[in-house]
Amino acid sequence: MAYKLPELKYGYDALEPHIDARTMEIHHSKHHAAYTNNFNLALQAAGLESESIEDLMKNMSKYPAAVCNNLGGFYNHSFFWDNLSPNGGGEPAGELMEAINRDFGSFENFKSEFTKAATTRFGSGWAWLCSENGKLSVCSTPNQVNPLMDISNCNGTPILTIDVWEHAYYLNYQNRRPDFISAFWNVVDWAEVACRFNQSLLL
Ligand code: MN3
Repeated sequence: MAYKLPELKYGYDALEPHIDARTMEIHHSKHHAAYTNNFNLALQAAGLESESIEDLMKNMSKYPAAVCNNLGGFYNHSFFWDNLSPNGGGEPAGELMEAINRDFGSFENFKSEFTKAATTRFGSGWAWLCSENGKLSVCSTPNQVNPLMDISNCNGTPILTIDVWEHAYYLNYQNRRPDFISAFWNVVDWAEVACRFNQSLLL
């Protein structure tokens, strides 16, 4: 029943030139693989193998740091890969776009708020777009914390994320995190984000 490293829905080179193949390969086959392996070990060590990921996240404050770090590392990366696509970029449509316009004023305002959260996250972490009963907000989390954990200060269900750990961009962008964030917009899978938004309305 151990967790397995999920396969990507595109090749390591598919997001070039925005995210380079070498970064994708190391990020997925080394970093994400290590989190997956260590998540299984941390669950075993804490006797938590029978708990669902959802329940663990809701009660994260009760568990050892190794569970939080490695659950987050496993879950957040899977979530990140799935909101990227070689056919991504552009703008969302439909109800998601209406909600963005309503809650941020415009798509450009949303992008700049999300970019600011990702740029100003000090050290390692993630930026998120969340939906709480359809109301959208942007936040960021340190390390491998995510909005579904009781220790986060985000509101609602995550529907889009970006990994701003240095390992996510350093090989290609070195210290230029803003350039990586700017390139990220070209590979956002808005169809997937819209799907997550629609699901969040059913919670
Ligand atoms: Mn990462």
